[in-house]
Amino acid sequence: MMLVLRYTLWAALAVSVGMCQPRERGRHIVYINHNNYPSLLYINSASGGSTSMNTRADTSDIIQLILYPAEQDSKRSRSAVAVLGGGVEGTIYFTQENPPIGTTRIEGEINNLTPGLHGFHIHMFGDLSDGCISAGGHYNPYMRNHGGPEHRDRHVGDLGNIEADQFGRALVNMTDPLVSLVGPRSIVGRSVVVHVGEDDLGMGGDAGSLKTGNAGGRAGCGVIGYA
Ligand SMILES: *[C@@H]1O[C@H](CO)[C@@H](O)[C@H](O)[C@H]1NC(C)=O
Ligand SMILES: [Cu+2]
Ligand SMILES: [Zn+2]
Repeated sequence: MMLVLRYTLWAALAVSVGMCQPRERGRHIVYINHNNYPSLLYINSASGGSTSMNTRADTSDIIQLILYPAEQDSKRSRSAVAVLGGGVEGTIYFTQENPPIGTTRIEGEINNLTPGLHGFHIHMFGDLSDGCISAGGHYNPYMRNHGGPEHRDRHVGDLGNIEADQFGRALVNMTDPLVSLVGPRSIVGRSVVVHVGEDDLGMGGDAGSLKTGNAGGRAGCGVIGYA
């Protein structure tokens, strides 16, 4: 579970102590991610001081409190792009309409694949100095097991499979609730990797399945940068 607190320190105190009244007028918004999925806590610091909370708390989770500077443009939508090479050819675009917790749309096309399913992930590093291998393992900031994109237990980087047609072309169009282009879960500066084989989404029943999905070698990769 992650708690992202923005705006003034006064709002921070009000939330953590639960009593201080924020001095500044206006709405303070606290972003909370419970169980991998975003929910919102609104705090209205204006005279009425209405508070609403919509969360699925799991008290066993670790809470991370992050203070952001109140940038004027902190809620503007972001885009990023990755150009894939290393055996395949393709471009993947990322768009996040409501950062830092809004879902991210991931769309594009990858060519030169073998027909069928291919594991598709965000890997930790944007380092391709030794080809796709130096991109490291799956991006996994919460130290979870490997899983599928719909699973609660998954790496942030686990985007499942993409499917190439008989011409080796895969069209990608998905949205993901964990992938973000800003903040503590940002994937910018990391890599997209497409694998030679299919990702078993953690259901393979062996140790490798819970680590990598047994998706095999790396067919191609690209560094994710802001666009
Ligand atoms: C992806 O799907 C969304 C929603 O169905 C659609 O609006 C968008 O145009 C699609 N993108 C591509 C590249 O096909
Ligand atoms: Cu991978
Ligand atoms: Zn994974």
